[in-house]
Amino acid sequence: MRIGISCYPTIGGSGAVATELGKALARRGHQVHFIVTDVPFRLGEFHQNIYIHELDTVSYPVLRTPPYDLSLAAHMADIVKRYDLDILHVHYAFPFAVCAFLAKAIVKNHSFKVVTTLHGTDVTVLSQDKSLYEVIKLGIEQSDVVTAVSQSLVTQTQALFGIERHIHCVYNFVDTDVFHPDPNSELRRCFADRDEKVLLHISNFRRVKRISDVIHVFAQVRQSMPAKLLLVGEGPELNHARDLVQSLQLDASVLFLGKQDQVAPICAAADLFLLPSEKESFGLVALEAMACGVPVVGTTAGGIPEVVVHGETGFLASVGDVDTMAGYAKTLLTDDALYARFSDASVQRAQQVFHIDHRVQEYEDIYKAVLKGSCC
Ligand code: GMT
Repeated sequence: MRIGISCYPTIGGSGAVATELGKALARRGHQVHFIVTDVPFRLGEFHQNIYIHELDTVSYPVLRTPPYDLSLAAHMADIVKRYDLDILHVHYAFPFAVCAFLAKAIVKNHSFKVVTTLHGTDVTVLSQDKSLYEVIKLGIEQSDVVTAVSQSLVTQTQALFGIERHIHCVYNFVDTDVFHPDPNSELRRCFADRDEKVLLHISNFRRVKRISDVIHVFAQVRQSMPAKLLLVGEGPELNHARDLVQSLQLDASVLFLGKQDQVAPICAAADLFLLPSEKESFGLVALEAMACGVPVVGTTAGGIPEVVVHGETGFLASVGDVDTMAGYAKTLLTDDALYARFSDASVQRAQQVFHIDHRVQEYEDIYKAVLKGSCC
């Protein structure tokens, strides 16, 4: 098949999923065309069967801002025609589903199909904005197929938009050749002494991630045992996080690693992953940590319980319940037998339920079905 993929190329779970999917489809022999504003961050070196079509936006004094969305729609239409694409798979409803809808209107006599994957805040946050609600709804309704990354997101989307159409739940996935345990992690030795536990959080530091809860949980753990906290990523809450770390006098124990392209070795260097989010449709980073044998302590928000099984691969508490999360973290980090059981169960679950091969097959089946006209 000839498949176009549009996504946010910068650091973020939706871009990571779209890029890993594109790479896997290309390995299976499909021709994959990324229609993007920049080279996706997880693409890495050259891949056979992958083409990148970066967007050029127009600037003109009359236009206060470059008409990015319209240029993207025109660019999608151009690539669809030029490469005779069968499928245009867009990741994140806004603006991509709407751009794909416009591209379809531009291309007219071409029978390509639009698949939209909903990732999370495109539904749970952006749809709260009155000015975007109807536009996102249009994009979802006009897509030939809609998928969402967890059952929780399927249910929320149907409720928020009053949509009756079928939304396929296709879970995110992990490449276990890349994300796997590393009992001899050299990186771990760079971060922590032998007797120190390593706690990890990776995100784009937005409010929904509740970074201050990460830090407060860590502060309680740190009172009971020697430990380090690795914070990976950046975003609007980063300065607040730095201030909080300073005010709790944790500077020597918290390492701000900034944006990192390769998070697998960092995950494999950790003992525990913290994900205290207020909204989280799936929690790809939690899955990647689990694949490395790292259990998760987090909240029951959104799709997290579909990824992390409470009492088996981690522990979950209500949003904001820092004390309970800190208690869980301490339990896991002090009971070696329990920890080993959770760590093994995390690896097993990542491999058995979320292995990349199963999910890519699922997307491939959806593409084939929609092209045959037997999928909605
Ligand atoms: O929706 C977002 O916040 C952005 C998006 C991203 O690009 O990181 O994150 C969402 O998509 C990821 C990949 O499907 C999920 O793993 C994240 O849980 C989800 N984030 C939220 O729902 C907050």
